[in-house]
Parts: sequence; structure tokens; C-alpha cells
Amino acid sequence: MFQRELETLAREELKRLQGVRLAETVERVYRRVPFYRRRLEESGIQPNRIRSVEDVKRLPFTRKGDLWENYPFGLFAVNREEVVRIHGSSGTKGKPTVVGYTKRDIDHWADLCARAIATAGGRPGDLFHNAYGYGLFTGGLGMHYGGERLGMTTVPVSGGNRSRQVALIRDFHPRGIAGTPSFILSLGETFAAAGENPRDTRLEYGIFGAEPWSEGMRETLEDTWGIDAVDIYGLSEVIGPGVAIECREAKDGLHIAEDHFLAEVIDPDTGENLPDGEFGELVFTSLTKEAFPVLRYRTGDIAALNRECCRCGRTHARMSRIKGRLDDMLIIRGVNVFPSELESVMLGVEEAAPHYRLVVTRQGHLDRLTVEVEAAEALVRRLGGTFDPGDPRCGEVCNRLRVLLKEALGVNAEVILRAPESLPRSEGKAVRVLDRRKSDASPLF
Ligand code: DLL
Repeated sequence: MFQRELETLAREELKRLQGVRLAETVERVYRRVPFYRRRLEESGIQPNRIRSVEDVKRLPFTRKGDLWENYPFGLFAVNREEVVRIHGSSGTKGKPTVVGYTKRDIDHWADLCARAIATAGGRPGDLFHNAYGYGLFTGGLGMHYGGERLGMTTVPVSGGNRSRQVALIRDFHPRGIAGTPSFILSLGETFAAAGENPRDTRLEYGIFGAEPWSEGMRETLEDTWGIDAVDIYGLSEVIGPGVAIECREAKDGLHIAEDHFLAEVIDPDTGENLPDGEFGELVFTSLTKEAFPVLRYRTGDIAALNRECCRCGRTHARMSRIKGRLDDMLIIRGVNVFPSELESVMLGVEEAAPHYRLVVTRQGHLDRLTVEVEAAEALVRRLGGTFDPGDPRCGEVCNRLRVLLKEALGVNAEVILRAPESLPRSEGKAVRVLDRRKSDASPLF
């Protein structure tokens, strides 16, 4: 472990620390951020009455819309001159969001990412291939600082340019790799296209996140690369990557860095706290941030919490894999589905490749879901080497998928098999859903 004494704190100790840090955070935002002062006053909360972790439940929520209204620097709790770094998220679903970091925030974040990489199996001295995008997106620089902090040889490859990535992996022999699961999957194809087997590299572990992915995708990635694949979670509004990560030992839920973030799960409709084990919206309160503290930030991500001790020895609560984002949830004829749930079903069918896209349209008042999925090489071989969507064997696969989707998720979907490598590959976060019911908003950065 990178910070054993903090990662294994007894729960009572941890709660005490969180209480102290929560009080400091509330005091800080009350004094320094007019938006939070107003919100706290409207809720009748005097900052000096916030003393323990339980008090968090009395605080008002913060939403993405509040960030937009205070764009760009309105929620900073320090003078702009003290902000040494700005990050942001692309705003594919609306306006961009901007976040800031002081020197001390960057220092904490580097610790958190170092902690995360060590939890995934990284060690000082490793060579670390970092394929998260560098720039305003937090993935690249966050993991970069973490790699350096842990004492690894960090290779800042960023996303894209697959053939160069393949050459660097071949020549440098990294032990660890990080990137979005969809991008690393497509990198495996580039390896294979160059006549090489990704399993022949010296990679041992992969740190994948920034987008929803399923257990089936974990199996595919582990199998393709011969690695242990772990899930990392984070969001720029809270800090970036390093908020939570699975341990390589158990791969059973993501340990939340609870000494820096207070996590809750709420019913998204009522705002009530839900008991551990129940799925709802994840809400985070930062406990140590200076430039951009957040009170009860509603992430829109759906997960459940588990506070049982893990066999790796870490005491921090674990969150489940993210089931999906509330705003990615599709409502198909009244049935709620998340794209990652469809992914699990499709990866169970060997004739289907792990490359897919969901197209949602509306006919009259009804939503229609079309699942486009690429045929696996094994199927093409069975067809005599040429892909022919009209072949009855393709029709049989589509039917089988349709039935499985209906059985597992209760949705009626049209399934279309596409030729291998015909769907677009991701350079970073995969775009899995084409929602033709809405007009597309274009990202600002
Ligand atoms: O994606 C930070 C990050 C970088 C996390 C690298 C992990 C690795 P944003 O661009 O602000 O930040 O996007 C945050 O991405 O609210 C989730 O909806 C989604 N997300 C992040 N990690 C996961 C994950 C980064 N492991 C948004 N599983 C979050 C599912 C994830 N969704």
C-alpha cells in the first residue's frame, strides 16, 4: 500500500477524521464562496454546528447546474492566483465544467493517484504506459502525477495514435497500462493487426475507467492482454481519477479514498439517504480540497456502497461498479436500461465482438432501440471467411441476442450484426449511444 496507515484506519478513527475535515470544509466554503454561503443560510445551517460525519445529511446538495451558473471560477474558494491548475470536462451533454487546484490540492491528488496505482498492483520502479488523454481532461495528468509520485517510469503517451502506442509497448516493456477500457480494447486489435499477440507483452495490470464497463469487458480485456484489469473511478468535479479504485487482490468493489471524500448514496428522486447495498445516486463531499471544495455533489452516477472490510486489508468503504449515469439511462417502452447492462449480455455471446453501439429513435410516442454489434472473427471464419449479414447463421445470432436481451433486461431491441471493425473506435471515452431523439450538443473543449 502507498499510504498504509491511512488506507487501513479503523472506522471510528476514520469517522473522527472525516468529522473534523467536514467541519473545516463547511467553514471554508461559508467564508469564501458566496454561492455556498447563500445555500447554507437558505438551509438555516450555521457552519459551527457541523461537527460530525452524520451532519453531512443536513447540508444542501450541489448539482452540475450550479457549476454552470458559476462558470468559470465562481465556486473557487481561493484567489485565482493561488490556483496552479485548471481542468475541465468536455461538456458533451451541456456546458463545460471548470475546476481548479491549489499546489496542495495537486499534492493530495498525486498521493491519491499513487495510492490508486499501488492498489491496482503498481510498484515503484515499474514502467507505466499512461494512455489517458492529456489536457483539460483529468485522466492523463492525474495518473501521470500519480505514477511519478509512486516512483514509476511514467510514459505520457496520451490517447490516440494506436500504431505508435503499439511500438512503445513493444519497445519499452511496461508492466502497467492505464486508459479507457474501450481504447485499450481497440489497442489490442492494433496489436493483432500487426501480427502480434498482446499477451506476449510484459504487461501485468491495467487500470481502466472514465467510462462505464462491465464484468464481461473485464474478462475480455484480461484475456486479450493477459493482465489483471481493475476499475478506477473519479470525476473532475470531485478531483479526477483516484476517488476510488478496485484492489488487485479482490476486484470486488472500488475502495473510496474516504479520508479525502465523504460518500453517500441517495434516492435520486427524493434525495433521501439509502442504506448500504442499495443502488442510488452517488454523492460526494470533499474533505481536504482548497481551491474547489464541493458539498454533497450529485454525480448522476448510479452505484451502491459496501462498508465491510476487504480481504486486501483496506478499511475504506467500497462502491460497486458504476451501473450507469442517470442521464445515460435509456427508457425503452417504459423499461429502464443502462448501456453497460446490455454490454454484459452481448459479451456472453461468442459470435458477437465487444464492439457495439446503441441507436435510440422515436416512432410516434414509442422509443425504439437498435443494437448494432460487430460479428466476431470466429463467426466470420464459420461463414467461410466473408461476412454476409444476409446469411441465415447471422440471422440466428441476431435472434439469439434479441431473446437474451429481452430475458435479461426486459427490453425489446432490434439487433443488427455489423462487419468486423466497421464501428468507430474510441480515442478516449467511448460514445456508445446515438440518441436520435435529441439534437447533438457539440463539445466546447
Ligand atoms: O473521467 C476522471 C477519470 C479519469 C476517471 C481517468 C477514471 C480514470 P470526467 O471527465 O469529469 O472525469 O468524467 C466523470 O465519468 O461522473 C462517470 O459518469 C464516468 N466515470 C468515471 N470513471 C468511471 C468508471 C473522469 N470507472 C464521469 N466507471 C463520472 C463508470 C465512470 N463511469
